[in-house]
Amino acid sequence: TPKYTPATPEMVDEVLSAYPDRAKKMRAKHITVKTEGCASCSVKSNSKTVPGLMTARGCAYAGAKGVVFGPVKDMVHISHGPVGCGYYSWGNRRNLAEGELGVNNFVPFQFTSDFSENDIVYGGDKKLEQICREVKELFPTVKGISVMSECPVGLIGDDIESVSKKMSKELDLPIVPVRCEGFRGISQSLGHHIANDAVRDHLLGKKEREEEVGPYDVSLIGDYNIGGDAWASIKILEEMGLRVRNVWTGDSTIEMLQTAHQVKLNLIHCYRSMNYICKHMEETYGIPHMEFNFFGPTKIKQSIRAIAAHFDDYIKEKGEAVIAKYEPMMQAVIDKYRPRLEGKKVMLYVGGLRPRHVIGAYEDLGMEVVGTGYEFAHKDDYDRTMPMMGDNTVIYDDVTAYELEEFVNRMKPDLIGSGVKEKYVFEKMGYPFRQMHSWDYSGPYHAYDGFPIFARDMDIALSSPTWGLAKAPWKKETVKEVR
Ligand code: CFN
Repeated sequence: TPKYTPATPEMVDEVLSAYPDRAKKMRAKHITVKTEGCASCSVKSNSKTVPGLMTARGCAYAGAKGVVFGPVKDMVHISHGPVGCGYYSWGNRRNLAEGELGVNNFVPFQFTSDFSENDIVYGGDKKLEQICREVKELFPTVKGISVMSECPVGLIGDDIESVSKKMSKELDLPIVPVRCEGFRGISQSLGHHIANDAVRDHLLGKKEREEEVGPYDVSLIGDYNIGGDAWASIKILEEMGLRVRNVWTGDSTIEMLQTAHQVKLNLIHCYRSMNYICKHMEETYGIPHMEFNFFGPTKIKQSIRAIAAHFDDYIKEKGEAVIAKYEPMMQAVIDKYRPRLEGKKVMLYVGGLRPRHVIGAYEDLGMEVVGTGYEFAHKDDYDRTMPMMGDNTVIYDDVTAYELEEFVNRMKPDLIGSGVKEKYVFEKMGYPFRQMHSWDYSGPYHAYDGFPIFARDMDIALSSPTWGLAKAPWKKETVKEVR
């Protein structure tokens, strides 16, 4: 096995020395090695990628359509613009949804206005009207429509707001215009914000549930049910005695978006994508929110107690009972896998939450995260990340393909967790890899149901005999520069 080498500032310097001076200076601000004490340990984030550097980021449309609106199952989400954005965002996030296809579940479908040159020249508003009518005609049980703008819609100045208003009246259906043209902002992060604002302006509070708000009514915010994550999380919350009224937005419905002002507490898992609406609900409706983390038994236990602390003794006792019920099962998982995984070093690079949220789950298995970073996190995310990382670890923001590859080449971790753009590069280099966006066709990884699967998957990746058959580049006689 290759020898792990901890990160040093010199290593980062060496990697960045391949860049021209200006690019090197810019990128240096986004990367830091955490050293002992580390008072000045921070990175620049949420700034524009320098053109020419190979980023893994997505766009505003990805954040709004793919992340926030897409999983709302009883709405039809129109990818409004040329066909590519819809096609390439179709079905690969693995946000699972239950229901009858074409009746109350449209998640596996893809709706696009398929702009052609004609629509760019003459505008697509008439076409959008027609699509709305067709949606209602083909799927009379649809509960709402979202119009997700792609770049050209904004560039040519189409008025999707007035079309949505007009068609909403004509069809007696909520129709939400979402101005998430890909070029807005610098990453998918602004798409989250735009989508949060659209929910705020067009859906939240627009409907009242008749049933009174119960003392234990909560919403699960920022769980997109990737591989069944939200189902696993709901299970814990309900066993604690809480009533999960809404999930935003995994396996969720338009009613869950409209009536979410009728709960006692918002529980937020993905802070990055949903903090905006939680702050809004706190200010407008006085609903407090709290962040929690359901990755790995240590964090789950802490989270159950922190959640229960918002309620009375009844919930606190039930919370403790849940912990007592599941801890032995989790200990059995740890007993099985920890001896195989102990001491293994992991490098991560994911979107806006998981690069810090999964650290505890690895630690439960005796593994250490020695490098991590986000595609599109903000300062508040890095502030939450730094204390979780050990000394001589590297933190990288919007890391480029070249940089990550070179850090891996130098540090030689045992496992890499990142996205599909990274997966095959590292697998070809002979590195065990897990796709940490879609859970690599597996999951759930959240909650007590998820941890045994997480542990098994990490072990499968690390223990596969395949890696012994691949010749890693640094083992070859002539090491080629990969530039
Ligand atoms: S499911 Fe979430 S948990 S919503 Fe967000 S910040 Fe993406 S799609 Mo990919 S896996 Fe990733 Fe997070 Fe929140 Fe997913 S770390 S990048 S935009 N994300």
